[in-house]
Amino acid sequence: MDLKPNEKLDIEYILKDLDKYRPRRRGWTWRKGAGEKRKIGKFEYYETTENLNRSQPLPAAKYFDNIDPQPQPVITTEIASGRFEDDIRRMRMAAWHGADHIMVIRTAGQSHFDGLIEGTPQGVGGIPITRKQVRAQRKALDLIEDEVGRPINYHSYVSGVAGPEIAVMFAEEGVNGAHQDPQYNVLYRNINMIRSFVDAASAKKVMAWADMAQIDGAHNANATAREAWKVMPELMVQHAINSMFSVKVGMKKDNICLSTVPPTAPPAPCMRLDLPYAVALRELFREYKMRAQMNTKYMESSTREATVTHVLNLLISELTSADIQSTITPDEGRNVPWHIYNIEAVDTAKQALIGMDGLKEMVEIKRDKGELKEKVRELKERAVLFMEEILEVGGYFEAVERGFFVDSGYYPERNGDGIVRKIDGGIGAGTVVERDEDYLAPVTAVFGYNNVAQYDESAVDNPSKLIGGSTFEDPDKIVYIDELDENDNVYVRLEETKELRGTSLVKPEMEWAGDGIVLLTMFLPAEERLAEFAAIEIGKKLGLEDVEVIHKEIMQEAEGTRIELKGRVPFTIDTSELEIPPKPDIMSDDEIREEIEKNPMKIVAATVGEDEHSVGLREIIDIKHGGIEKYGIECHYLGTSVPVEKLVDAAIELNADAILASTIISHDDIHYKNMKKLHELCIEKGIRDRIILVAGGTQVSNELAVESGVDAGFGRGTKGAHVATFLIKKRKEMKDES
Ligand code: Z98
Repeated sequence: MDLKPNEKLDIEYILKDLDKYRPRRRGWTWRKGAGEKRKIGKFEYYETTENLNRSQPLPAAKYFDNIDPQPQPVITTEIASGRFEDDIRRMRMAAWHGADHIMVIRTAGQSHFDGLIEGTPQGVGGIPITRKQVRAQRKALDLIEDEVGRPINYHSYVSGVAGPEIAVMFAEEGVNGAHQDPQYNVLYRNINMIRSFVDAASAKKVMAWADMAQIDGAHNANATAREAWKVMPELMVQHAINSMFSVKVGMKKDNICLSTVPPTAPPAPCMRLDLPYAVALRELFREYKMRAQMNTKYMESSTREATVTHVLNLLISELTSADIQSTITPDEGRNVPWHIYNIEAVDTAKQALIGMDGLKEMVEIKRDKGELKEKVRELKERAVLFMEEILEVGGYFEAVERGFFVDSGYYPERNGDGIVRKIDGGIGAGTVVERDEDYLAPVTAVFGYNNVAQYDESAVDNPSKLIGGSTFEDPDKIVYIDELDENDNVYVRLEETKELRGTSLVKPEMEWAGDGIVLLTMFLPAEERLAEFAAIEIGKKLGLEDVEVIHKEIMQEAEGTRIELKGRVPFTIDTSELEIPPKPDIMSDDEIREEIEKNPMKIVAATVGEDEHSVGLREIIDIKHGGIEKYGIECHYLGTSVPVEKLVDAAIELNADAILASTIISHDDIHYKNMKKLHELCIEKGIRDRIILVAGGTQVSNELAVESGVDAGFGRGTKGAHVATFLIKKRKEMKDES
């Protein structure tokens, strides 16, 4: 099945025969065509990749032949509303805007499940990662990647006490990337360290078999530490531990991605701290890939502020050539992961990176002198000393016991507030047992000792041969469980929103079909707290339910507050009952220009009667705001309060194609009376059949204008292009008739 751009993604189709669906490929995919100069539209680019077959360009693309250049880094979006069936639609929107790495955040607490979960339960703060959800999303992404014309990497997390089980399921289901870092388990999930490193070895081995890209967890220290910029040396140490551990397990370096985050944000002088850090990191880890995460630690509820911080982060990505560009929704600070913000973040990355294309051809980092040189050196030294001290105290486990990590001192300073874990403590302590001498795992990707030879010498490098292939070679061996909970599954949820699928009913939506959520922005001339409560009352008076202020910003203590309010509308709209006027017919600027060049056009224009309101007419004529002059139409503006007779005489004298008469004054229907007069005078003078009469003004309706005898009437909101299109079409029609 192919997706049709003008048809919705069919969830019923995704769910159908899911038990039989097989992923069509494994492994991570980088964008194609990087490193070549590329001509796109009228420009040449240094740092783009292949164009998409279908995409949604940036809004301003309309001025540039609708091009949609794709930057070099893979662009990530993190999607997780709690319902996978809604997320697949968001994934499609994100892919059209340029995302090719879809990370699915796991539901809260999944790290503590000691096995796989099944079915499609609804999540909190993310999606419960189950085989069915993963398979459904991969199936949807397979359709979406065909539609946009670029492989999409699907990604989630291999952490927690069921890490290896999750890794196996991911390998079976065609997941292309995952976070995997045993230090994450130890520090942030209090899972026993020995267990975490043993599990990580198994999980990494499986991920290596599946050719998955790996992202580490160092950025979490940045997010957790009280003063995040102080943990920069530690971040490098954490990267080093996970990277080298992964290499030793057998992962290729190209698949090992460091999770980097610029550690500060304005009003800190962030470039002076973040850029040296990024440079030092890239130099120390030049054989690995960089996944540039955006800074979320300092995100408040202002999407504007978050977006500016992200753009500064993107400048660092551009200058230091990130391989994967993460985009966090700019509304993280409000905890409302809405469709529109995923898309906004993807667009922010695409826009900023494309806008900076070729920057490095013109601007160079001053690597070898001054502040940058000093800071890079200092950071590397601090990191190396940190690593040496770990070795001195007896290794990583001892260092964790002594609280070396996530300490908010700038190493070698220590504040004594680091995270302390005991070697024999934490979840799963004491659960690691040594393999027996006759241990045997007849599976495809096993880490460490596997006593296969005693059963079959020829199966040493291929242990699953002993059972005729494991689930990796023979997916029919996978036990697929559909749903386990009759009250919490996708079918129950879809039933609730049935009336919104395939019918004419529509309801606003921010994260789930039918959630009814809308966002209102307002300014209230009141102090913060007053404004907040007044805004809630306004929301209620507008008929919204569950009204909540999600952002407030003081403009000036006494003068007023900016408020963003969310609420739920309790109704649906039946689109079959809407009266939708036909779409205005507008030719493109190029088409209009070409036509006028071939067949020049002349018009006379004035405000008529006793009307001094010339602004509207000037806007239609003047080049400044897109008036018809810009297409090469010769305009003779006669001024204001011009008698209709004078307008007609001028048209005759100049042999004009059209008369544009404008009136705002409408008492006693004087505007329509003047139109009638214009029409009759043209008949009297014998030119009506070869002149186009156009009337305009804020109170003008096309219908009544035509009834009054002119060819068209243009009201509020009219632009030069509307008038020019009409003039060209009408002239052609008149020519065809004669
Ligand atoms: C990111 N926005 O990195 P549970 N493993 C690692 C992690 O960093 C994370 C998890 C597991 C961030 C996301 N990172 C935060 C190394 C989370 C998550 O299931 O939540 O415990 O695992 O893109």
